[in-house]
Amino acid sequence: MNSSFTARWNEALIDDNYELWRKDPQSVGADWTAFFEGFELGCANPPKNGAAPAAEPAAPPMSAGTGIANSSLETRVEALVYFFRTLGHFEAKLDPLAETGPNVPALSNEELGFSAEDLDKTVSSRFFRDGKSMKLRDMIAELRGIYCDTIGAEFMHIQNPMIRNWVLEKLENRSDWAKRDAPIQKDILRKLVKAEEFERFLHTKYQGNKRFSLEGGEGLMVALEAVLKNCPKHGIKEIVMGMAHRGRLNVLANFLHKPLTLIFNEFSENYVPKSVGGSGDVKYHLGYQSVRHPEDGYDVGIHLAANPSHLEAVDPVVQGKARARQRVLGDTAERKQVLPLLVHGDAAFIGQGVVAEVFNLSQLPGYSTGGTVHIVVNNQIGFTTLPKDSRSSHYCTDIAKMVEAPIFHVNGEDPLAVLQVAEFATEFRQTFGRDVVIDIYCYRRHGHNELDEPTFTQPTLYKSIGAHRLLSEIFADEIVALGEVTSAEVAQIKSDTLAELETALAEVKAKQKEESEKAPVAAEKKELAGSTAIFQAPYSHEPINTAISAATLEQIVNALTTVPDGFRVLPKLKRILIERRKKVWQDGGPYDWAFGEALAFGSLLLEGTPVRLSGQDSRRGTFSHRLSVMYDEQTRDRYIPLNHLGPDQAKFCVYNSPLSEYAVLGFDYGYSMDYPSMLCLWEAQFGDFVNGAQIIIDQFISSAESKWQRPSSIVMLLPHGYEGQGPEHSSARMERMLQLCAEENMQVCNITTPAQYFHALRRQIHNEYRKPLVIMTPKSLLRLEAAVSKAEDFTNSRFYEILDDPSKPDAKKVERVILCSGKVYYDLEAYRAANNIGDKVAIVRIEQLYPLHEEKLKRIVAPYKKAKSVIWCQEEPQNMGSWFFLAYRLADILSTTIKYAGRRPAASPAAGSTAMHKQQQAALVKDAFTL
Ligand SMILES: Cc1ncc(C[n+]2csc(CCOP(=O)(O)OP(=O)(O)O)c2C)c(N)n1
Ligand SMILES: [Mg+2]
Repeated sequence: MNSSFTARWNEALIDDNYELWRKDPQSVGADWTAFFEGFELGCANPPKNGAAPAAEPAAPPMSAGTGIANSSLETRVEALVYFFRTLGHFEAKLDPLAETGPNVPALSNEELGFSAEDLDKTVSSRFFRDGKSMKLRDMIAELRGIYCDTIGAEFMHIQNPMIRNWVLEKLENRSDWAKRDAPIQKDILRKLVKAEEFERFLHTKYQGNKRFSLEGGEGLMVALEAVLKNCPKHGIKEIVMGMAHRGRLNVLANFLHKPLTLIFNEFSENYVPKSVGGSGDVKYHLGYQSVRHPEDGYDVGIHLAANPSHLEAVDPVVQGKARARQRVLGDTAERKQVLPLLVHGDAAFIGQGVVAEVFNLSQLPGYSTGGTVHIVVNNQIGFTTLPKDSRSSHYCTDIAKMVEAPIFHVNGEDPLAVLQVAEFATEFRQTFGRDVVIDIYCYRRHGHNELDEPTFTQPTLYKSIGAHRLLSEIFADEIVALGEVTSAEVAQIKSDTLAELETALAEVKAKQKEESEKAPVAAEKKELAGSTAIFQAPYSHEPINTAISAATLEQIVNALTTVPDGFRVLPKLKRILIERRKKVWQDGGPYDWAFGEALAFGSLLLEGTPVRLSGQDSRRGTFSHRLSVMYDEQTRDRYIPLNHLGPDQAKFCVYNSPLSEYAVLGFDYGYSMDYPSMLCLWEAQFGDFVNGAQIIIDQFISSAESKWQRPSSIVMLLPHGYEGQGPEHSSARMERMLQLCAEENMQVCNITTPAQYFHALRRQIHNEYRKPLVIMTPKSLLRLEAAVSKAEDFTNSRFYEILDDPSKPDAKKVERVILCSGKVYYDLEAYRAANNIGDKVAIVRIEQLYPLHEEKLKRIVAPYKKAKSVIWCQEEPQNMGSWFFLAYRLADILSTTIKYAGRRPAASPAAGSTAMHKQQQAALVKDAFTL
């Protein structure tokens, strides 16, 4: 890989911006301005002929000197300091495979305008070492030592001078804390040996198995241990971690201390995952949690989230989990007790957009976790793809600059430097509550996995890697030479590690032999030790009592319709929220959808269940219906009535999310897992946009219980309904949700009344089990007069998975049964009334599509024995909606042929023209009665 400074820049981009900047310095961003200022300072000597020097592709233009060579020595010295701070990292010796460090012309004496005589002059800078006088050559050496050694720090992009200077001071005064004594050196050596031997052991004992070895990137273990070791000092009690495949087994064994016997057992050929239900997952995806003791008597809980293959998908989930843990520990003010830690691969970090989405969450009121420590295992390759093909940015970490995170690039083969930056990063996070990045430059000893041949694509690189010595050997030589450790001690560390591995393997083999000789026995609880698996009661259709008392109803309504004295509510809102709601309560109805929702939230809060609702514009609601936050019309002070129900109530947290689906749903899902007693809801602006979060639905929500035994009761509110709003504002793609349904993994509902919605939400908490709940929520029904509920629907009712026809037709007269779900019910009802069809047709609503209550459906349809036709009516095109999911089930359950009334198959979810929509809608409703 060409890691030289000049080779990495995007020449065209720099040239273009440079031209713009030269014409008008205001025309480019602050970063570019800083760069070009520095750059011109550094190009004091214009190249001969005034042309750009011959350079590798993507070289910065080395032209147009600023005349700095002719400036005073004082100016050049200030430029020197500035240059090393801004550009020094480009010259740092980061790549363990490179024979020489990169050469940055801008940092050369020539470019800086220093002659040989200047080097012996005594100089000083107001901005360096408090103006201390020193020889110029010493100053250059000192700056080079700070900025161009094995740590390359980027921090000058931090706009806040206080934060920037904090980093600067730490870097420039680090010589003190760089010194390490023998126990620390030995400890590092032990960690390296353990990491290497673990991989080597698996390699020889389990040949042909994928394990995504860490080999070449063992520096990660040093960084993780350093973070852990610093936890007591900073009061960190828990680390919530996420990481992908690379080195995961090593981290499980050597950082989380998952017993080797469990890991080896998972490698055995006959291993069937007794410890997880469902279908389980491959071993390098499993979650784990443990408690470690960086100091006597100090516990640090480490939670490693289960992880799908989808790179970086776990990032938002870890953030949500961390925030939930912060709440559980009462750490919501400072967020310093729970540390989120994400380990990334270099290619994924820059490649996956969710990384940027998660950075964007980092400082938002509803989503902040007080800063994340990011560690990149930068093996300078992604599968077979090299950086030049996988990113347009110079570093894979450049995305982190969007939140002005300091970035510490470090040579992974300098374990002491790795340790330093890890300590530094932890302290930064604890001090400022902001994200920080450690970019560990390393290499990958084998192919992408151990069955993959790397020389097919990178023959020269892998030849040199093959010849590269083990890090433990390089480090051992260094510290033995320093006299800190003896060769005998090094040998002892190796033999102890090997003995530990051998003992564990012998134990596993003996146990397997013993088991193969015995009759099969029930799952052993021991295998669950430390796993993140949670077992729960099976799904049940048994009714749950979710009704509330009239007194509770009154208490909630009182709170919803009262504002503090002097709070000036907009007159229009006063009418909608206060006067109208009071009247509805006095009259016993009609309660609309938003009122029903407020009653669900309010009643849960009064029962001590906190509620978190997050989504785009969720405070008001996309359709202006929720209005959960009131604003004083003059001061814009906020008032949230649901937080003023009573003294013992739980908290209602409602957040307008950033404009992201993937990261925000991932976050709320993670939150729901680690705060299972909370009602946690994520709302899409329109259901149509939920596909931006499809990875979270596929990889986590629908499958986590089966793969990892990790339940969640996340509620997804997806506005859905065909109302002429076109292809992108009609469908939450329920067919996709339904296709994912099996093994009672989640509940999918298409609900038609406020009370049904109320009971479905309350059931989510009152159930014994935790299951995700997807609700197709209404749009026009929010205000449809027919789609309302009465007081007794809340106080004396429950959730009905299937609703029989409320007009109670005379069963003997029913000739046709129309089955439907969601909003189309009201269209069908209107048609029946308008055409005086009366008892001839019964309309049955399936409010919960999955798990389908088959018995109930049978019972409801059974009395309509005389019916000659059973119709499924839906407003979605035939290849969408629930038809394909239900068609064969309904035929089976009802032992009859089901006819289809709905839109024809379509490539796009809905028609763009309102007229066409109306025609189609009228036709499908008519079809339901006439086919
Ligand atoms: C979203 C996603 N796309 C593609 C893949 C397939 N894949 C697995 S690992 C990998 C390369 C990852 O490179 P990097 O992030 O640098 O991690 P490394 O394996 O080098 O540690 C790819 C493309 C995946 N797992 N997830
Ligand atoms: Mg990589």
